[in-house]
Amino acid sequence: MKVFITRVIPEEGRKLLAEAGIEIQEWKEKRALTQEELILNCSTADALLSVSTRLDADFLKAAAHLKVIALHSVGFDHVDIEAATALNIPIGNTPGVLSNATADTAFLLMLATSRKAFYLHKSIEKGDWGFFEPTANLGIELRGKTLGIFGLGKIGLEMARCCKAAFGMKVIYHNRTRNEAAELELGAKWLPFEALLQQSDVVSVHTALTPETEGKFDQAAFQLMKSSAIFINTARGAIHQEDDLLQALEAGTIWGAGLDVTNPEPMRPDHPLLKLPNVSVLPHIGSATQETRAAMSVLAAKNVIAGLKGEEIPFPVNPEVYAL
Ligand code: 8YV
Repeated sequence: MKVFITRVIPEEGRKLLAEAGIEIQEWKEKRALTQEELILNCSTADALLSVSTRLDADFLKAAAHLKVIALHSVGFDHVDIEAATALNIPIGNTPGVLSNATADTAFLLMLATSRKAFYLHKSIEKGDWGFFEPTANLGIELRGKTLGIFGLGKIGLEMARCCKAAFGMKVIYHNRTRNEAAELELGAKWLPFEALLQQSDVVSVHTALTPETEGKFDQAAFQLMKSSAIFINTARGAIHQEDDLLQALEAGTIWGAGLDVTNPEPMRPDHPLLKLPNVSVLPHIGSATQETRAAMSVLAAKNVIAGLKGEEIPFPVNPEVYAL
């Protein structure tokens, strides 16, 4: 049995695959594969372990012989799940293990943005640490402020816990369905989307990218937010409209933004958002810790191993395939 892996993954996952007697074929080039290369490499494989690779219906049809596709991510918006299910291909993801690391990244961006940390670091490099002015470089304090979570699932809950523990922040949230466990644990309060925007000092996005959430943070949304508010997105760049965000920041409609995800990725180096003092941008590093990436590689490997044994995979995103 052979698995094709689209990027080099941590040793922990590779070891598990090797111990299960699975042959590993890895894409080692530091560029994304083309669709043709992906199809060609999968043609001799029984399973695919896919990292940050778009898997559309055309690819899936060409690779319909695959027994399992294991994603090295919790998100699966880059995969045509419906097409995979129709072809009876189980798709697995890596839930749970990246919640802490991603929430840490949201917390980092919130704090860095509130004190203009990235911008001021760059200003020292430019030789701009000059005359001290008591009214210059002022940030915003977070103690006792209100955190608004859009999408209170595992990652949002961890961000809310951090903010409450560190700064005694009050937690409000918007979800399709109420998260009663979080309400009990944190005193979190469900609000309609508009009220969430109006009442939050920090709005942090932790939802999946779906047709319903795509472009949700647009000009109208930013206009409802406080002029002192900070917008944080560690989920998916397509959930905010980047031009609208830039305009809202330039016009002072909102105060600051911290982004681990942009639209498109990578963000171009001359993007005007990177020049603004109250903006912090990171290159999609939410899950990028040694511990978390190792754990993700293990879950992905477990999905591959079970799929190749013909067993139900442990972390399926389309369990319907087993009901067919
Ligand atoms: C990484 C992620 O971008 O899991 C996700 O959905 O966005 C991140 O963990 C990446 O997919 C890691 O392989």
